[in-house]
Amino acid sequence: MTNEELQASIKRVAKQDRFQHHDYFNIDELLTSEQKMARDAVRDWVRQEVSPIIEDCYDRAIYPRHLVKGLAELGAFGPSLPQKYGCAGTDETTYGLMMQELERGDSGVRSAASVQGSLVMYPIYKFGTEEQRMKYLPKLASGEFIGCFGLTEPDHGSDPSSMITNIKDDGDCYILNGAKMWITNSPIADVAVVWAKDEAGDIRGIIVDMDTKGVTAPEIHGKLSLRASITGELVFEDARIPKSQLLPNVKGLKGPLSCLSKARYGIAWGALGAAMDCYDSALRYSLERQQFGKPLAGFQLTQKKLAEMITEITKAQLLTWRLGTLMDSGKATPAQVSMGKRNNVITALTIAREARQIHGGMGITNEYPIMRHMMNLETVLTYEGTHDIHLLITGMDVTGINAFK
Ligand code: TGC
Ligand code: FAD
Repeated sequence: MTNEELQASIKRVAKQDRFQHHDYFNIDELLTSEQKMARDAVRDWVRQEVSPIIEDCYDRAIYPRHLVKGLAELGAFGPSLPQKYGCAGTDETTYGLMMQELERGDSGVRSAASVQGSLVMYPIYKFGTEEQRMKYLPKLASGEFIGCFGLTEPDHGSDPSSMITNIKDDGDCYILNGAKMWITNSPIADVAVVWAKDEAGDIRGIIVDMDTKGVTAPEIHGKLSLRASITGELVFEDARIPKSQLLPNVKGLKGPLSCLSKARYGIAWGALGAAMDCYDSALRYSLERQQFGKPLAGFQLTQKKLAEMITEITKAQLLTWRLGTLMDSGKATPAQVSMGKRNNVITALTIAREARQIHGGMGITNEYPIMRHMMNLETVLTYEGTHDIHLLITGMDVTGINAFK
């Protein structure tokens, strides 16, 4: 089957998305009407466009590429970047709420938006020239271009400072060699932001057009998680990249790490969306399903699970809202972002596992979103810095002692 045929074969089911918003501490009162409007617009779109197709895409490991247009129309690509570049110019809390709703649909759909906005558009905006911004940002915002971000290497994941991908000066070009691994969107990308060492050993960011000779992006198959997202490698064999493609305004690991701070912040919100979907499904199922002559929700052990889930969701909502206000005032530290990402992802994964139990056997099927969220969250626990890496970042922040070195 060709790629076009595969995309055309995506099944749309009429099954209703019955998600209801749970806001135990009236956190909506803390949001502006613009923030709620943006959130609700994404929620409606997910209901109409993602929920009817996502189980089929997940089952057959198809990246639903046609969603890119809708994501662009929602302003989900780099929402907080300036309007001048075709972006929505929202605050950071709005960006977070959008990621929450996308991941309520599927982590892979949120990934598509995170990578494009936080990992490709943000570095071009933050570290690029005005010419680079005008060349790439409007096309990425409109979804005409798909971007990817190459940091991880086959032998250097948690420790990107040891990367071996490199650029060498060759007149008006750099010669790029090396390989990147686990790159979301690389097989379908038009452009990649790649991090490589220069001859002085400094990490630099370079914008690579994917049709450059010597650049390939083989797809990684066999993923049992994030199946509605496409992942690949990036291989560079003497690829000649014009010097004008170098991001001039940053040097060192703080370049990619500051993009990651943006994306990790979005994941903190996103994981909350997945947790809310699992809780909502478990609450409804436990009220409707009867055993021993009464609803599952009537048993104390089920109530314990549900009460703990909504408590953890509420704590995470408060943490995330506060992180959003810190981001909006420019005061959030990378360590606070790490705490938000780590806490919310493990909270969501724990809730997914409990929700799976409440659904009994049905919980392992794709009649319900639980197992898909659970499997996705295993990736989310690992990418953008693993659970343990974020713990060590918090440990370093509170003790002042670096456990990495
Ligand atoms: P270290 O010496 O601590 O720091 C180097 C420089 O970077 C600065 N810095 C940050 N800047 C901005 N934001 C942050 N979050 C920052 N963290 C550190 C730091 O101040 C320093 O600046 P300077 O001026 O002194 O040079 O670096 P280290 O080599 O010891 O590493 C620290 C460590 C382990 C925390 C870091 O390497 C790390 O975070 N590792 C995890 C790697 C990771 O997260 N990879 C993610 C790959 S991309 C991805 O997964 C995308 S998934 C996409 C999808 O959603 O589908
Ligand atoms: P490793 O670094 O080998 O870690 C393995 C285990 O060892 C982990 O549990 C880790 O916590 C632990 N560990 C490592 N160091 C320490 C330590 N100092 N102390 C204690 N424990 C430690 N990367 C990109 O650049 N761009 C992308 O778009 C991208 N998309 C991804 C999509 C998917 C589906 C996946 C799975 C990954 C993606 N990644 C991407 C890569 C991701 O960021 C890495 O997988 C992650 O950073 C971990 O690296 P690793 O897999 O090499 O694990």
